[in-house]
Amino acid sequence: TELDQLYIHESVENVIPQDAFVDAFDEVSIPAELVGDDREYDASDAVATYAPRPEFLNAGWVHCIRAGYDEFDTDAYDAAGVALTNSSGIHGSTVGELALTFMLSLARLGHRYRDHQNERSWWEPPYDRPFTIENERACVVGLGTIGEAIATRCDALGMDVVGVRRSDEPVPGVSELFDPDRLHDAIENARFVVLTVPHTPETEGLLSDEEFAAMRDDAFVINVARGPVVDEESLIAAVKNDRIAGAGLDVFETEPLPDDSPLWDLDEVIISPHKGSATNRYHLDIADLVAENVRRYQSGDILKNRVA
Ligand code: NDP
Ligand code: 7N6
Repeated sequence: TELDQLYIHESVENVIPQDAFVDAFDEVSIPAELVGDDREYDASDAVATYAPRPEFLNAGWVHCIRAGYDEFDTDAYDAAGVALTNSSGIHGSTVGELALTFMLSLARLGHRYRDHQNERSWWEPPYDRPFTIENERACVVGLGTIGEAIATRCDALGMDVVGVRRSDEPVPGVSELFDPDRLHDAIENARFVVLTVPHTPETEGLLSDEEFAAMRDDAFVINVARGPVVDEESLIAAVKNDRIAGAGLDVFETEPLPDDSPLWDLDEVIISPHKGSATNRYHLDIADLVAENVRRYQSGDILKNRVA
């Protein structure tokens, strides 16, 4: 079947102003229209969306504007024979730079200086607290688009970078690769443990009590993947009890992070509101991906980033 129409589901508004998004699809060869939950679909329709909806299973092809598609029921897409594509490949710089922001701040203390600036306080850190990330080891867990972008940036800043992935495909800037079953060997000497894996049954609770015990007590966790990859209660206990030094977190078990979360009160934890991917160009990056796949769909080629 040919595609006749691209529908843009209103849930994209979670991350992109609707008007900018619709305008960006000027370059797509089929008409684009913004829709709410009342729309019905058939096999000649494509849908670009942030959130999943059961009725999308009647469309011909569904594009998720996120890299993480853990909220989509891929088995249902396979069973219905509907193509699902995700947005991996566009988040290297955005999420990568946020991860480096966290790491540089945790080493050079940007977060603590701003805390004290808010109090008009000329605070000076204890002598032994500041360090340089240069010559420290980062362990990057999950070496796809984002993990590789972080690894090359860490390497460029003089860090020793090791990584964890299932395949043994080498990654630029990574000096040693570990299989997931050797996670403890990979993290035990790292100053930063950086999470960039998808949320799957295998990665849920990847960092918990045992891993925090295996880590250095001056190590920091950076999570830009998904909240459930870290056992949040264990992380809070590990920081409070000085089993590890702190964390930079863009993602949480519950989002928005609840007002009563102990994480808010920890000096050495930096919290960002799941905006690692934020950029004023997001609509353009997504439109490029979708335009490419409309071309492929219309000419019967294999879709880029097909995940179901
Ligand atoms: P990719 O698919 O490019 O990379 C994921 C990598 O993880 C793969 O290279 C894979 O390598 C590895 N991996 C998968 N399972 C495991 C495992 N069990 N143990 C170790 N490594 C594993 O995805 P992206 O880099 O684009 O995104 C990664 C995740 O980051 C997304 O799934 C999403 O949840 C999150 N994300 C968060 C954002 C934010 O705003 N904070 C923005 C975008 C994404 P291999 O096959 O060799 O194991
Ligand atoms: C903003 C979502 C992803 O998986 O969660 C992130 O891509 C970013 C579009």
